[in-house]
Amino acid sequence: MPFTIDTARNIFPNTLSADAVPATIARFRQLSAEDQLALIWFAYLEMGQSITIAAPGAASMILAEATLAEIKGLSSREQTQVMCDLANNADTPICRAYATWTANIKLGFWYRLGEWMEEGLVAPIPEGYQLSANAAAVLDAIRGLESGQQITVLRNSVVDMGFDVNKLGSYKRVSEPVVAPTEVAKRSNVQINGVSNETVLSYMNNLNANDFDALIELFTPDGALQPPFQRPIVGRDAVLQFFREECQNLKLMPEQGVTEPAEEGYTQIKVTGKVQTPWFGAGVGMNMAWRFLLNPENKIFFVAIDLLASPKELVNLAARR
Ligand code: ECH
Ligand code: GLY
Ligand code: GLY
Repeated sequence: MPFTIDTARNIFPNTLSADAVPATIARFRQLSAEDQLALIWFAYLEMGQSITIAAPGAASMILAEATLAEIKGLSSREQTQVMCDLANNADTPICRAYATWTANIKLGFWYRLGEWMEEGLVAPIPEGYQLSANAAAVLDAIRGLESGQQITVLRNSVVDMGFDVNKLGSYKRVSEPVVAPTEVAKRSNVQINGVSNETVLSYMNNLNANDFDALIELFTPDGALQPPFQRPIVGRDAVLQFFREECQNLKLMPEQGVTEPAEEGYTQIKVTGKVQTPWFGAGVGMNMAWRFLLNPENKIFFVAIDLLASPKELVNLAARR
């Protein structure tokens, strides 16, 4: 086999991803829990002036309901403690429950807490709270990002909270039910300038239709998918689980691409375009790239999904440095 997952990761090496996102998260993680919570609160309020967040699906709320009810019943001081525990990755029963949730359930949980903080049902960020100089600088850095990068910082900060999932031992992952795929007659078909490869087109169309069973058939058994800022997820079972847990109701709007032969009958295809998350809909178009490596049978051996550094990157389709 000419490629390994590791060598596949380097196709289209001049793709510039939004390094500002992990850099900002790293600075954020250095802050005290109080500063982290207050900073997100301020960032969330400011972003709310220009973009609208959708209410979480009912299913994710039901799954977090017991924990939310428990928090609502606590004293104001205890509520603040729970939120700081989450930011501190502490070992508490609530932080352990949180660790078993998928990203959308975690986001829905915080969405509800935010509402309750506004309504005075959960301890708010203290009035007049002064961010430390470092926290103020991180908030400023977030202000300078484009909206797709801002919501990614927010999402990743929420995903990283709670007890370390790797220390949980055996546990049952809590995820939303999988929605039915869109009826075939109601599906849309993408068109990509410069790309006619059926596997790539089917990838986009099946993901847009939530048809994860058809989607996974496009991968080789040892195929891998690398989400933005993450290690590759390897093998059909793991990739399918990821699709079911994290990829419902996304809207992929690929625009253009380039198709090139690679070693030993493989094909490499880079596509760029926009992606919308159900949380923000058309309000936030993330600038994305997909870097596909297809085997000679036209199956996906590897695909990397990158959040791009800037809209300029949408037209960067060069194969080599
Ligand atoms: C408050 C203060 C106290 C602390 C906290 C608070 C609440 C914060 C809240 C934040 C909510 C944030 C949200 C962010 C959502 C972001 C979603 C994103 C989605 C990106 C998806 C992408 C998908 C790409 C993919 C493609 C593929 O081809 C394969 C699959 C996949 C304020 C109370 C914490 C409430 C809701 C960024 C890019 C295209 C890789 C998935
Ligand atoms: N409201 C967006 C979601 O639940 O994914
Ligand atoms: N931001 C990539 C994901 O949804 O996992």
